[in-house]
Amino acid sequence: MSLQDFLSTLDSLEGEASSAFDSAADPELLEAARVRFLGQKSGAIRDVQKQMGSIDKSDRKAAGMRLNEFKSNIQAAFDACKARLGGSDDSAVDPTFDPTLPGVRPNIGHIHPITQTISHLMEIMGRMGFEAAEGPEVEDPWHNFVALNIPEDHPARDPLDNFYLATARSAGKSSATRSNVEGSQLLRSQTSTVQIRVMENEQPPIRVISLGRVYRPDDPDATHFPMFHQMEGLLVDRSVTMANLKTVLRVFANNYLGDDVDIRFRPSFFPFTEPSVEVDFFWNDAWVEFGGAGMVDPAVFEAVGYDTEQFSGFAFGLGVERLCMRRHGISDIRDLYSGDLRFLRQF
Ligand code: FA5
Repeated sequence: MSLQDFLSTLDSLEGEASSAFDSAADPELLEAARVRFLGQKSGAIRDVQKQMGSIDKSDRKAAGMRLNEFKSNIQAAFDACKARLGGSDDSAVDPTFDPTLPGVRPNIGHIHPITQTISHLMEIMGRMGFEAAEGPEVEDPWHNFVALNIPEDHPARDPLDNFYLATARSAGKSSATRSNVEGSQLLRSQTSTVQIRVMENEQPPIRVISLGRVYRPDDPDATHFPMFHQMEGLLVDRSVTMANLKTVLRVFANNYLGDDVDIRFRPSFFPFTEPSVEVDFFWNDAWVEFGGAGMVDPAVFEAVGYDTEQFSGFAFGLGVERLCMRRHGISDIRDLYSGDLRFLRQF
């Protein structure tokens, strides 16, 4: 084929194509025209391209340049018509969509304030060398009471003050009684159970904290809930004194609540510590109890087989919810468990 013939074929094809695109009244007709001219399998461009081989070598460069121009002209004519008709490919795009508007933030969940508090407490205590320990929430009376020097007739073991689980011994009876709870299991009422589990398995020096859920049949009010969390601390070594306990709790309080926090230790009693103290923080113009603490009672060391002549230690148990509430100014513990997203989203 001569160059002249090739170029005039392109000219007439180009004219045909642009009038076919221009006259396409809807996307289907435009698509038919696209297949006719731009189709990969049998389009006119493809056919004319094949004729390049029959052009004299010396003319091929000029023919190629015109062919490229021809192709981009046809493509541009097609694109212009597609835009005019709304475009067959773009028909899925919502015409009311405005890309300049700010996006809609995806609703991703976030960490519950108590879980955040637990991580924070672990981080502060970790800096003082305390490692995290864990224990089960369903406990036996040995770990929840006996090894903690809480005898069978102690009021803390009363079925009305604990969530005992139905077991073979209590099955068939309408409620657990003091005589049928021994040997049964219960939801742990304090994280002090973990002290026993750690000491049963490890030798001093020990420096652990345990953060977890505990359960008591307390009526819910602003500062009480039947399920709450405690942070238990236990340090056992040679020559541990009450001064070490007070220092650790003070440093902890200053780190978690601030340098200006007022903290007070009141003489108290726990079967598993001697001497024992209540730990109070000043909050909303009043002293509020945050937990208990004391020097580990020798009877506890004996229960786990530690030499009471060699070792001494301190332990403490603080209410995690009350710490979280004090830090964030939450006045009612029930807000933490109401599931109200308007409240939870603030943390
Ligand atoms: C104990 O549970 C002891 N095991 C603490 C302890 C550990 C003493 C180691 C000595 C050595 P108590 O029953 O006082 O102590 O509870 C400790 C803290 O848990 C309370 O001060 C309070 O902050 C929190 N707490 C108790 N009951 C509830 C409740 N129903 N709801 C929310 N927090 C509670």
